[in-house]
This record gives sequence, structure tokens and C-alpha cells, in this order.
Amino acid sequence: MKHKMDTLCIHAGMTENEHLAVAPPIYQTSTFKFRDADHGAALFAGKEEGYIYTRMLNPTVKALEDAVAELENGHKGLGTASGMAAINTVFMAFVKAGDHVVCSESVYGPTSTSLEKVLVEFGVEHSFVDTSDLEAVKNAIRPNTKMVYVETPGNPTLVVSDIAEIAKIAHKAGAVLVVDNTFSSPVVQQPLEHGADIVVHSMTKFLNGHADVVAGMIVVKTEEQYKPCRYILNHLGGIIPPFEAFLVLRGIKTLSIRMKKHNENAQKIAEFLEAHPAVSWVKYPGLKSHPQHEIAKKQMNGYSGIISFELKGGLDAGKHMMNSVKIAQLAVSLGGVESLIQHPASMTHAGMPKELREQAGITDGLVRLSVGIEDADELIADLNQSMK
Ligand code: LCS
Repeated sequence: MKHKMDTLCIHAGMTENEHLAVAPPIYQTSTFKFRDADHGAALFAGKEEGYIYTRMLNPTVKALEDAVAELENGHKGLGTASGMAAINTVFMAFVKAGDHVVCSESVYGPTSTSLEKVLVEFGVEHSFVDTSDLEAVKNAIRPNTKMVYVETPGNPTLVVSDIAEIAKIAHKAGAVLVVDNTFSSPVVQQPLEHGADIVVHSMTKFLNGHADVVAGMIVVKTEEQYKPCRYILNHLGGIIPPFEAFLVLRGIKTLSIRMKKHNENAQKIAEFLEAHPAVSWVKYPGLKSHPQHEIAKKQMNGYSGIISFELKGGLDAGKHMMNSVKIAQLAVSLGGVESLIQHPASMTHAGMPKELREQAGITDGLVRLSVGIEDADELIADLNQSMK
């Protein structure tokens, strides 16, 4: 029986273990013994299942991979050292010299840098487009396009792209659709259900949820996609260690309940900001004024916890707010139980060329708020005092 999300978050990936421990054991070991020489040879030859060496797979990591694959309704997961390790493993597994990637223009800064500065050195071409504009996606497709890479909602503009429609465009062109689902988590959005082929996560964010782990995850739909990802991950080595895997598994237990509170708090705060005279604009997928609110409604279950806005006083007013809020902390990252506020143009997206930032709508005055699960009224009162 397929469980509902609240139940899945508690039980996904939790198989029986030797001592019947309720919490997942941490297999803090780099390597595993072979019963005898033939057993070792059989494991290496893939004739028998089992663990060999933690870079290749570890039981605690496997439990987490199974859990996230189940939450995303995918075939298998691959745990990685960070969200960037997940993203670059997917690039390495699916594109090669001479191939072209169509990528959302509003993506996490280092994702655009990977394409712009690193993969170009390996002969991979790219185009950054507004993936909320389906015509722009169609027009960006070239004969050598092998991947469409979408972040939705996009960091930090919260632009929403239609996963189902982009999947049709990508598949018609013979390309895979990769969706970065970091901003939603599988509780709010399941891209594979809408036609995406591969999902990547920074588990540093909502999946872990407690600002104490850096980790990533890839979820694939088929064994044919799994094999090249596992091969690249084994050889590039960007794996998640067992202790981090344990912590993320622990975080996932409360993912569903946390997301409900993130959704609820962020909706209230977005509505408060939109009505405030000192605010010039607010982007939150749950607001009726959001340009892709209807698409968000169609493909998301709640609108998650991130809000972007600009104050009428521009960057100076934004800086004043960031320096004077008392509950939200001035820090990058997002998706944790604690509210965080930051300035993308000088922080998370500072590495993006200014023209690309402007093209993507990342204005110098844009402030990004990751709404935690504190008391919503207190968060609102705090933002209010910072705008006085
Ligand atoms: N994808 C998205 C959408 C992200 O927001 C981030 C990190 C990553 C991937 C990379 O994940 P990491 O390697 O850090 O686990 N975003 C950050 C941000 O907006 N502030 O600090 C990190």
C-alpha cells in the first residue's frame, strides 16, 4: 500500500536491521569484510548483493537514498556530499563535450557558474532562459540539446516553471528534464509525477531542515539513469558520509509537519508584506499576484517557505531591515526551522555576472527571506519593527 506523506516521512527507507533498532543504525565504517575471497570477487563482479566500501555504498546512506526515492516516487536515490555534488554528478552523467544544456536563468548562483565556468571548459554548451516562458524554452532547444535543467520555484526570484509542459518540450527534443526540487521538498512538489526524469536536491535545506548538515540527493526514474549516476558518483567521489545520512533521515521524520508550518507562516508573511506601504513588490507562489500562481497551484501542494521582496527604499532599506530584524538571522542557506534573511545580489548570487542577474530579475534591492517555523505573528511583528 502506498502511504500518505505524513506516514511516508516516518517510515520511508526504514527496513529491518540486525538488532531491530527503531532508529536507523549509523554504519560508521569505511569498508566491509568479505566472508572469503570468492565472496569479495562475487560482490565486485555484481553477482551478489552486499556492501564493499563506503564510497561505493553504505547501509545508512542506502536507507536515506531509499527514503528520498520513495518520497519522490522515483526508482532509486543517490546521496551526495552537497547539493552541488548532486547537480554536477548529474551533469557529468548525462552531458558530454558537444552537448547543450538549456537551464533556468533564475538558479542558485553556483549552478549557473558550473555551466558558465566549469562545464564550458569540457566543451558543454548552455543557454540560460526564463523557463516560465514555454516559447523561450522551445526556442532555446538546439539539435545537440541533451538536457533541460529547471529550478522551480527558482532561487531567489521564486519564478515558477511548468514542469509538465517543459517535460513535453524536452522529450520531443530527445533531452532529459532535470528538476532542482530544493525549494519545495517532495512534500510540496514531486517533479517526477509531472514528467521530469531526474530530481536533484540540496538536502542541506528542507529535507534535513535543521541547518546542521550539508548534503545532496539525486533521484532517478529508471535503472538506465541510475547506472551512469552511480558510476560517476563512485569515480568522482562526492558521496554523503553515514553520519550525515543519519542526520538527514532524522530530519525527514518531521518533513511533512515542518512543511505545513513553513507553508502557513510564509503565506501569512507574504500577505503582510504585500499589504505593507514600505514594500514595493513581493514574490511568493502562494500570492494571487504571483505571475505563475496558477501553475504553482497545479503542481505544488502548498507554496513552501521562501519569499523574495524589495522595499521601496531599495538596497539601503533592505540592508537596514537585514541589520535590524531580531528573529530572522542574517545568513545564507534556507529551508531550516529557523528563519534566515539574506541579500542575493551581494551574497548567494554574487558570483553570477550582473547582466545575467538582471536578466533573471535578481535586482540589487531584492531581499530573500526563508521563513522558519517560529510563531508567525512574532515574525510579522519583527519585520514590521524593522521597516519603521
Ligand atoms: N540548489 C538550490 C536551489 C540551492 O538553493 C542550493 C544552495 C543548492 C542547489 C546547492 O546546495 P548545497 O551544495 O549548498 O547543498 N543554496 C543556497 C542558498 O541559497 N544559500 O546558501 C546555499
